[in-house]
Amino acid sequence: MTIVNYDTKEINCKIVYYGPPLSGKTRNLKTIFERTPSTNRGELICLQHDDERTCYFDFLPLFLGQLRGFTTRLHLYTVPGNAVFDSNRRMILKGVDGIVFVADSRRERLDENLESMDNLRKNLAAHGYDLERIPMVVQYNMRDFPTAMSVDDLAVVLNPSNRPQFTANAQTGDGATETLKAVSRLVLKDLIREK
Ligand SMILES: Nc1nc2c(ncn2[C@@H]2O[C@H](COP(=O)(O)OP(=O)(O)OP(=O)(O)O)[C@@H](O)[C@H]2O)c(=O)[nH]1
Ligand SMILES: [Mg+2]
Repeated sequence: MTIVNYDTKEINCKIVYYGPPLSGKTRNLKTIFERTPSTNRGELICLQHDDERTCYFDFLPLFLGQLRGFTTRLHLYTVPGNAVFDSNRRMILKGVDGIVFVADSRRERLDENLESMDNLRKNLAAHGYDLERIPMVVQYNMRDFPTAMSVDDLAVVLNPSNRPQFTANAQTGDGATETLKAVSRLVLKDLIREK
């Protein structure tokens, strides 16, 4: 799915941040934008309503430099958590190389996390993709809330395949960089294996 252009010697990978409503997907991209030197990133585009809810997607291009002689870029996208925009979510998944599932750690949001994981599986299947075969990392966000469940309990239901997993507080930015590094590593490892 990764676009490798042998003429221009470019590699472009697509990473999608998925998850339930208001779990902190957009906030992850904002943190990455703020912490990346301007020489290594483009502009952050947020297509959202006045209340800051994503309605279409967010987009942030990152330049990783040279990988085996190829100029390598990551294109980061978020999807809208609002179910009204499910068709947009499906469209954004087309050509995806890696997924960050941003879960909301709060006990009262557990059902929404499970629904979102199920919805991810279905929207991938609509493109003929199998979630089990796509590089994914799981981020447990909203750790600062008193109702945050333990990581072990969350992992049982949200990460049965033992993907790399991270805790985060997207508000302060903790965990955002580690999460991105891990998914990038998985995607690029996959790419090298395919070549
Ligand atoms: N306290 C706290 N607030 C957070 C955390 N992560 C995100 N937020 C806040 O939660 C709100 C929603 O975050 P967004 O990043 O917009 O959520 P989203 O997943 O993009 O939401 P949708 O696009 O509507 O699906 C914002 O006000 C964030 O600043 C966190 O870990 N802790
Ligand atoms: Mg958003």
